[in-house]
Amino acid sequence: MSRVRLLHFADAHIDVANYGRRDPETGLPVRVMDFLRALDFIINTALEEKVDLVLFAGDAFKDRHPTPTFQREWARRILRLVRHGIPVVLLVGNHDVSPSWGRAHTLELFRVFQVEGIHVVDRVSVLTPEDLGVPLYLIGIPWIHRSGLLAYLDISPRDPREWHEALHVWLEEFVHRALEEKPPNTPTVLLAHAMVPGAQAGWERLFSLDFEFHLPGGLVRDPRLDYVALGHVHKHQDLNPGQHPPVVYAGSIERMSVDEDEEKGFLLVEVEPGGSTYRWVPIPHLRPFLQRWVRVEQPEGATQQVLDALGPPEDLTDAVVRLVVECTPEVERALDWRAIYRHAEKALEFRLVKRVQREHRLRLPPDTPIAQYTPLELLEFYWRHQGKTPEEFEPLQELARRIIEAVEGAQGHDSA
Ligand SMILES: [Mn+2]
Repeated sequence: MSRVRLLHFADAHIDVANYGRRDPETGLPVRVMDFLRALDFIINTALEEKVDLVLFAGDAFKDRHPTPTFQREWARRILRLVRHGIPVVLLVGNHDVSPSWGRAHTLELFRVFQVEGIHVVDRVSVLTPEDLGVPLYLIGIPWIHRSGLLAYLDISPRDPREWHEALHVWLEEFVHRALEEKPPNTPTVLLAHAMVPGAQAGWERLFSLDFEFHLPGGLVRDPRLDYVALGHVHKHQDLNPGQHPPVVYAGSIERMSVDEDEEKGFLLVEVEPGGSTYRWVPIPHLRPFLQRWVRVEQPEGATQQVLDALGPPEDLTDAVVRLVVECTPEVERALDWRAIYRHAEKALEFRLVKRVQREHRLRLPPDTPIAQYTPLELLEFYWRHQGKTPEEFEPLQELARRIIEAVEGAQGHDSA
């Protein structure tokens, strides 16, 4: 019986440099060096383990406009694989593709140059063992944008719920047909960049507010599949634990924000018809991301209390640190902020969030029950109460409006 060994990784986002300075030797942001080091570790592991195939499940860059420098760094590393005889499948994620019809995506040049051994999946399609040169049958589902729906559907429904339903029917038929046509006793993989209901999402939620492309849970758990390699959600997780097939998000290769404090890694998978196994491999020596929180009630000894919460300065060295200080206006005046910054000066980046509690409470106009306000109106009261000007809060109101609309649009649908 045939068995294929593959490496599955996703969400490289190599040019996300949210924190820190530049590396003096390369001129690249220090954080980009972290991402490239993680990517090198993945490529080296593929070469050492001599896997049969590498699957990349989408989102190579921060957005669809990577600079030539970042494109070069990505291409160099992908080419190392094929030069050593390891084919690679590059799937297009939402950050790789423009929502406008006809624009090139960030992985398009690999297709244009037709590099031997590199397979770009930018539309729903099947790669056969002959295509891949590996005894594996692969169904690829890249991110589908609202504007890209017309490539699959000949209708143009207006309501997001209608799009989803029509697209799900189409996808289920496509996958069903592909599985009927697959050669017998051939390991079969679904490679997709999408949300799957039930996944624990993270930072990636901040994007894709308008049209959250997702796959039905039943489709990905089809037992005729032997492994489901997913990208998009940054937290590694198996959505079908202990069952066949494994339905696995690799997670991102590095941390995107201080909120993503979990380990990062990728998968080594042995795919076999009817029974695959995998091993999650963590990326070693990730830069520490530290979150500290302290509430200070009394001005006496306040600075020391904050320094204690931060911990010894050597623990902060080269780390990305976020400190939240909750205090009263009196304590705020008493704190030696300069000493606090000095304490954290060895950190790669130190972000300080002050939450000063004002005495008075938010007061709504009298005589109107709270239920008569919309959430947006209440939010506006809140901004005004915080002393924000319309200039400051209007962009936030707009973002809130989009979130509320997206949530309301998705209601009654996500439960499916
Ligand atoms: Mn994504």
